[in-house]
Amino acid sequence: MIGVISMSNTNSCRMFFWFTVVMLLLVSGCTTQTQQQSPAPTTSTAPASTSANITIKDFAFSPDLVTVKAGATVTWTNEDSAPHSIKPESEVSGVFDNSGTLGTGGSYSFVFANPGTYEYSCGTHPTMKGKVVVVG
Ligand SMILES: [Cu+2]
Repeated sequence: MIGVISMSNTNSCRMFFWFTVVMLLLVSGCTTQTQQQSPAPTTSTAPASTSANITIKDFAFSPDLVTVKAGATVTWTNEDSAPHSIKPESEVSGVFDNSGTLGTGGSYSFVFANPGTYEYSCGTHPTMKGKVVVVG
């Protein structure tokens, strides 16, 4: 009788031990998953930048499409020998201002405060077109 009781005690001790081991594994597994998942949202919210640089070269804006966050500064630099400008399709003071003429090496920076799609062209060469997409 005593032997039977001590046997069952040993068995429940072993069961408790393995139960604890399994629980620890599950908990550590969950912790590891959480650590692996946490960088993902950061990456998915990262594409829109707080600044962008656009080069004007060979009568083209490069890149001709940039996506930035609201409040971002976009800077255009003229690397052509010809003068160019940034002329907003819909020019609203303070929302998207005309750069005026940029000579060789000249640059123009503008802060886009409001989300939206801002199309522009070159004031001298209307076929030169570009777009700034501002996301909230
Ligand atoms: Cu131009």
